[in-house]
Amino acid sequence: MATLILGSQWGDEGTGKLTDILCPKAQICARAAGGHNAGHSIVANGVEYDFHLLPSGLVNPNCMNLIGSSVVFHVPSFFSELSKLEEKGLTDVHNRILVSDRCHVNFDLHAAVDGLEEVELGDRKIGTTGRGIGPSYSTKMARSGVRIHEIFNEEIFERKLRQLAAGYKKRFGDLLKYDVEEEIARFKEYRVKLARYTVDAIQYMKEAQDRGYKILIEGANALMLDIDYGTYPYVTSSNTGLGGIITGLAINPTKIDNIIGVVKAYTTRVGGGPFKTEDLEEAGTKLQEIGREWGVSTGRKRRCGWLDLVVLKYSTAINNYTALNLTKLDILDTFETIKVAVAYKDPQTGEEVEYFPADLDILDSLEVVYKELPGWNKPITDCKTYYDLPKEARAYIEFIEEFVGVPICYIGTGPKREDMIVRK
Ligand code: 2SA
Ligand code: GDP
Ligand code: MG
Repeated sequence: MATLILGSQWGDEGTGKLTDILCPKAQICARAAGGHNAGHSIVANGVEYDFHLLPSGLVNPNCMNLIGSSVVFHVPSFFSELSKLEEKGLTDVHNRILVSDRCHVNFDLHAAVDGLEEVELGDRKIGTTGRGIGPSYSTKMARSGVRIHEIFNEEIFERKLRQLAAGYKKRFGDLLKYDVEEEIARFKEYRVKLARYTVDAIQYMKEAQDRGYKILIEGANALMLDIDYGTYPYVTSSNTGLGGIITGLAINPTKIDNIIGVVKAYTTRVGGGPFKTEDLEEAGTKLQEIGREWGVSTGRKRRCGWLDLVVLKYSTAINNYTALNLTKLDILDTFETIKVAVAYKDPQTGEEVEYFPADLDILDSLEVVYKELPGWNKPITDCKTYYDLPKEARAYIEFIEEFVGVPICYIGTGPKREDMIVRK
């Protein structure tokens, strides 16, 4: 059976922490899509681990980890991330990670192109992580990408990468600072080192499911960054929602028993694009400071604002959450009142809109309708059961639950593993 953990907003909700908590019950922890743009921080046994391309299940010594076929795979990041985890004391990591041979390779070429495309966009730039994610998926969809299994056929590999580089050279000319022969030379070493990690992931998953293994799937990025359902074009280039998990891991959908949506108690977003509840005043700054809201991969400051239940309902309609994990509730400990968006409103007609529109101009024209709830004004990190929480915090939780129609089964009260209330 499989449990899915999916970010429900614009990322950084704390999916990594929940993955780490649920991992002891699983034999396999898998990533399906995205790349080393993801950033998950886990605080376990007093150590803070950062994950980008690798699944967070590596913290658990008994868990096998799989990088699924829709991931765009940056080889140098794979090796450097494994080394960093080893330096932090994780053992046997090389024997606990496998990569689908169908993954597309994310080259340094793609990162160079990512930067140039952002410059081309000027003030409409996406605000990408600069990790070459968009260009990697572009070459994949254009059918000119290189897959991992092709790394092992030197002739094909070199021909295809030279062709790819020549295409981009035509487009960008001297603006493209990239030497294809240097990257080809680096792959001579990677080719040898990578072989032991690659696997036919279809076969691997099939056998795991036949054996009845418990599989934990860690989403990367989040629903509002999904290429089809997010705030396009201000999105990442993969399917970050439920559909991407099924494609990326070829998992039997009838064997998925839990889809846990991870919801930050407020909202953050990194990069450009719409964010209706963004607060550019005191509240936003306070959320950013107390919540330590800056990127795990790039260190960029995250934009902050109130929880948007229109977004959460939309996200639920697509991902079909069976349970929610409300995270970082402790960050609201010192707020006198807490605002939450319950609808949008057309200022011309006064009509309320309860759905999330596809058209960003329409979205822009709408006002936000907030409900204000009382804060609890006391620290909650030491609360270990639901009824230890102040009644105002419970009222906030129950309001969200009722609005969205999905039970909140996990409540994050601090960054550490043990700071999580599990509610049956
Ligand atoms: P990209 O690089 O092409 O995927 O960027 C496209 C958009 O997707 C956003 N994006 C993210 N948003 C939040 N967190 C992400 N991961 C890191 C983290 C980010 C970091 O966990 O902190 O370190 O800055 C992530 N990855 C992609 C991105 O901001 C663009 O809006
Ligand atoms: P992810 O991308 O969804 O895995 O989230 P990130 O790791 O990028 O960002 C979440 C940050 O919040 C990390 O630094 C976590 O350690 C931290 N965090 C997660 N849950 C909680 C919580 O309930 N309370 C607090 N204070 N921090 C949390
Ligand atoms: Mg993150």
